[in-house]
Amino acid sequence: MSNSPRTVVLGFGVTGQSVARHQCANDTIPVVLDSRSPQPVADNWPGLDVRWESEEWPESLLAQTERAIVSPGLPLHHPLVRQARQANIALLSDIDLFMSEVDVPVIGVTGTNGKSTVVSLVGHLLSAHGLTCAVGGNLGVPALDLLSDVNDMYVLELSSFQLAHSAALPLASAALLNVSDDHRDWHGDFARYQQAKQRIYAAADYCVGTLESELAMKARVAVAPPKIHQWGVADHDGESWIYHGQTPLLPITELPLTGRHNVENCLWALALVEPWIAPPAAAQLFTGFEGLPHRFAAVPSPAHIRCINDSKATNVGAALAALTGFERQQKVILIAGGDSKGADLTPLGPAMQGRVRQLLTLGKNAAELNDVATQYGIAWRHIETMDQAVAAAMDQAEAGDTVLLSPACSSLDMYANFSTRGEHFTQLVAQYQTRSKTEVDA
Ligand code: UMA
Ligand code: ADP
Repeated sequence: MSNSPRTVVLGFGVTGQSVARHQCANDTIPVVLDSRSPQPVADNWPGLDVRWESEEWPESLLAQTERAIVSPGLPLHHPLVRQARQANIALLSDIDLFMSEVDVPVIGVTGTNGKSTVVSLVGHLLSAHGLTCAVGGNLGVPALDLLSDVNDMYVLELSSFQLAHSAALPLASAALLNVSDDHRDWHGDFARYQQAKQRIYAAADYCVGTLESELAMKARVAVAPPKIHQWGVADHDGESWIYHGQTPLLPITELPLTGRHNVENCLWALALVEPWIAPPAAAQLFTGFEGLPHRFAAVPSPAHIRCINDSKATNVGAALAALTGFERQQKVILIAGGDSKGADLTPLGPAMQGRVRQLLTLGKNAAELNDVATQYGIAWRHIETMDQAVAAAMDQAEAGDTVLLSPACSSLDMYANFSTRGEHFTQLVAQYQTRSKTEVDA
């Protein structure tokens, strides 16, 4: 092995592979360390030195390495990361590498919930305005795989993990949408999670935030005073309209998504693109945007009830957004549970009260949900599988009810990811749709 300084990639999942592709294309062949057993990988990697089951760095490699690019799944306290830090190896993220390659504006979005929706909306507005932009990052295609000379702009969804591993990012426009309890297992505590999210503003040109987040940011992070943004919703001719400053621009009934949280998401998107698209023009560009699957999405259901797949509600904040959209009329049958990632599930209690007639709980942290339900007087049943949960929900549902899958927990204790969980729910509901149709036909 040569003694020249090396680049090492830590983690060989989607991100690690995108980094390796980028490095190989630039004639730097990295060494890859991954602490898990060999996993399937997308491409052939002849000649690439991938060392699976590496619990720690080999001493010789540690001595030769100049920098390590860390995958977001590896927490800061992971032995591979800790050892590199102790050896004074420069640690950076795929996003740092990406930023060093681009010379066009990059918009960044983080937050506990709404990131994917907002980056997709931003991408839609920019494209509708005639700009060629690529959207990715934590959502979908990893940042380095987006790089192309044809793009006028990039829009990145940034997770707290990516931000924690990144230097101050020179984003052209940046937003921290909201912060609520999540990912305690990775960050160790809520304060560190919050600090990681706030790093999005550290070197951004145009900071979009709520007054609350701006105050918090001033208190905690040394950044230039944020600009005041003037987006909001107010009454106009007896209807709720989106306003920019004093100007009403669009009734919220004309937005492409429903739900209070989605109105907010549209405001964030409009504010983020303001440096490139004037507000009155931007507000007209939502036409044709379709919501993303698994985010409070209506699925084909038996005629008398409504079924909603909100499998992407992998934390309490997202499930609260779904629940608080309902009137307190005892019309919701809620399927929830999974891996809570250490979060406190108690805030769900008051939100379920009066809305949830029956709670069906699943997965690793179901017992904690059951305790919250008991505390708030909500009827609950512990269910083993999604098949049983959907069967129980269909059995209970009365005309006008909503069967809502909004788990407040990650799916990883039972499924490969939230999409698989959402698809399973949708398939199961579809069987009932067919069955009820057949019964009606008969
Ligand atoms: N690994 C180890 N040791 C560990 C953990 C992981 O060696 O202790 C290795 C695994 O063996 C695997 C690789 O690291 O080979 C996995 O890498 P990773 O966990 O960093 O995940 P990637 O496959 O690179 O995907 C990541 C994001 N995953 C996480 O942040 C956990 C993807 O977001 C993202 O789409 C992708 O990069 C492209 O940017 C997923 C996610 O769940 C969807 N994100 C969280 C969320 O949205 O809440 C933050
Ligand atoms: P993220 O990429 O941050 O996970 P998504 O847009 O994928 O965000 O939405 C994830 C979950 O959060 C879904 O259940 C969705 O309905 C909910 N959600 C979307 N926007 C918001 C918001 N502004 N506040 C709270 N919950 C939201």
